[in-house]
Amino acid sequence: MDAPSFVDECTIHVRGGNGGNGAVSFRREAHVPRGGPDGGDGGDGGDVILAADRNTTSLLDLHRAPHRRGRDGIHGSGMGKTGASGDDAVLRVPLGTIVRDLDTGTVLADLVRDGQRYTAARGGRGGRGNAAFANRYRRVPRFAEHGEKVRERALRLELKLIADVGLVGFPSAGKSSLVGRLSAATPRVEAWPFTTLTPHLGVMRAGDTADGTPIDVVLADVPGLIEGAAEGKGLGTRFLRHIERCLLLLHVLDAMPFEPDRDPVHDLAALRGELGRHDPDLLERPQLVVINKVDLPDGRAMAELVGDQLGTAGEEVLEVSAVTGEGLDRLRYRLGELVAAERARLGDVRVAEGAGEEEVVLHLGPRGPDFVVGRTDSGAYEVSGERVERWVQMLPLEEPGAVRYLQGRLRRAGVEKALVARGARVGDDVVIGDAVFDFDPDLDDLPADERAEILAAEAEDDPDEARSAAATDASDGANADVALDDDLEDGRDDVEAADPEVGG
Ligand SMILES: Nc1nc2c(ncn2[C@@H]2O[C@H](COP(=O)(O)OP(=O)(O)OP(=O)(O)O)[C@@H](O)[C@H]2O)c(=O)[nH]1
Ligand SMILES: [Mg+2]
Repeated sequence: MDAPSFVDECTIHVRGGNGGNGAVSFRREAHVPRGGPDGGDGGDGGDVILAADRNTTSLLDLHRAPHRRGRDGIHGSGMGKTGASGDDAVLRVPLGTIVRDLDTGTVLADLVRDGQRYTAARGGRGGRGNAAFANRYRRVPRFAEHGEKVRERALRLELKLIADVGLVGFPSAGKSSLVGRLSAATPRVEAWPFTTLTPHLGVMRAGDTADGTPIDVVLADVPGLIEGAAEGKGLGTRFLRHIERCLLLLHVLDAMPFEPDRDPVHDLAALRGELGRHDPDLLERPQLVVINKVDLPDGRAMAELVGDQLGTAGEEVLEVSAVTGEGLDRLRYRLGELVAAERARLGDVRVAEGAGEEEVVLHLGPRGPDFVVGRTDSGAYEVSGERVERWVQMLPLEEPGAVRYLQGRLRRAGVEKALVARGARVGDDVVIGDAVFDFDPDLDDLPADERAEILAAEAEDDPDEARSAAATDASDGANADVALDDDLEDGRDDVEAADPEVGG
C-alpha cells in the first residue's frame, strides 16, 4: 500500500495570478464642477509559494495535481478603489525538498527547515489606475495600466530526506524492526524481503549527551539493498538519495542470513560497494555497524566471531537483537554520541552538505542588464528584457497618452540611446514583447516649449527615479528583493492588499 503514496520526484508547472487592471474613471459629483481622475489600481496577483512542512511526507499531492496558480488580482474601480490582491497558492512540501529549474537544472531553493518558504512564481503586479498618472501637465489621463500578465514556470522537485542516521542493510536484516524499537514509529515488519518499499523516518530520544541534555535523533529507514543494486537489482539505489544528507550511516547486518553464500562480513562489503557506486562521498561519513538477531540459535556465536573479525579491521561493531531488545540501550547511547559530535562539528544543521547556505532560500542569479537590443530575422530591432517588456504589456497602446508615457519611460531607461547605438534610424521597426513600434527617437524636432513640457511631465511621473536607480545598483547580487526594487522603480507606494470587500 505505501508504494503509491510516496513520491520523491515530480515536475510542477506554476504560475502566479495576473495583476488586476487599473481603472480609468473620473469623479462625478453634483457639486464638483470638473471632477478629476479617480480610477483605482488593480490588485496584485497571488504568488505560488512552496512551504516546507514537517507534517508533509511526500510530493504525492503535487505529483497528482502538478499545475498550480495564484489567484488573479481584482481590477481597480472608480472613486480610487484598489482591487483586492489575489490569494497566494501555498504548496506544502516535505523537509528536504530541492527545487530546480526544469530546463537548466539550476538549484533554486533547498527547503530543509519547517516553515521555510520559496516563492516559486510571482504574481503579476496590479496596473495603476488613471489617477496615478495625473500630474500638473497631464490633468486628464485617459489611460490606466493593464495588470501584469505572468508566465508559467516549470520546476523539478526532488526530495532528499533530512535525517541524522541512515540505516542501510540487506532486505530482512531488521532495519524496520530496529527503527520500531528505537523510535515511536511503527514501520511494517515482515519475514519476507523488500517489506519496506519507501523511506520512512522515526525520531529516537537518545539518552543524555555530555552536558546532560537528551537529544533527538532522526532515523531514516530505507528499503533494503542487494548486490547489484547500483545496476538496478532489487529496488536499485533509487532510494539511496535519502541517506545522502544523513550525518552518519548505520549498517544493519543479519547475523544469520538465509542465503548460503552470505554472511555478515560479506554483506558489509557488498553494501559498501553499492553505496560507493551510488556516491563515493557516502563512504566518508562516520559509520557504525550492528549485527542483529543475536537471539537466534547460533546468532550470538556468529556475531562474536564476526564482531572480532570486523573489530580487528577497525570497524565499530555492536551486537543487538531487535526482538529481545538486547544491546539497544548501548546502540541508542552510541548513536546519540556520534550524532551530537557530528552536529557540533557541522553546526547542528542536520544537513551534511551545503551547511551554512541553508538560510538562503531564494537564490537569484546576479542581475543582468535591464534589456538587450538585438535584430530579428526580418531586420527589425528587438528590445528584450523583463522590465521593458512588462511596461509594454501593461500599457494600452491604442491610447496616445499611454504611448507617450511609454516613450518617456523607454527614453529614460536608455532604450532609445541603445537603439541608436545599434544603428536604428527614424522609421525602423522596433519590436518589444508583442508590440511593434516605429522608431522615433527624440524630441529634437519638437518646438522647445512643447519639449520642455513633455520632459517636465515625465519627471513628475517618476519622482523616485534617482532612488530607484540606487536601489537597483545596491541589489545587484544574489537574493535581491525583486518586489521591493520594482516598486521603487515605479515610484509608487506599495499597494497593500485592499479591503477584501472592495471589488470582491
Ligand atoms: N529473531 C530475530 N528476528 C528478527 C530480528 N530483527 C528482525 N527480525 C525479523 O526479521 C524479519 C525482517 O525484519 P524487518 O525489520 O522487516 O527487516 P528489514 O531490514 O526492514 O527488511 P526490508 O524492509 O525488507 O528491507 C522479520 O520477520 C523480523 O521479525 C531479531 O533481532 N531477531
Ligand atoms: Mg523494512
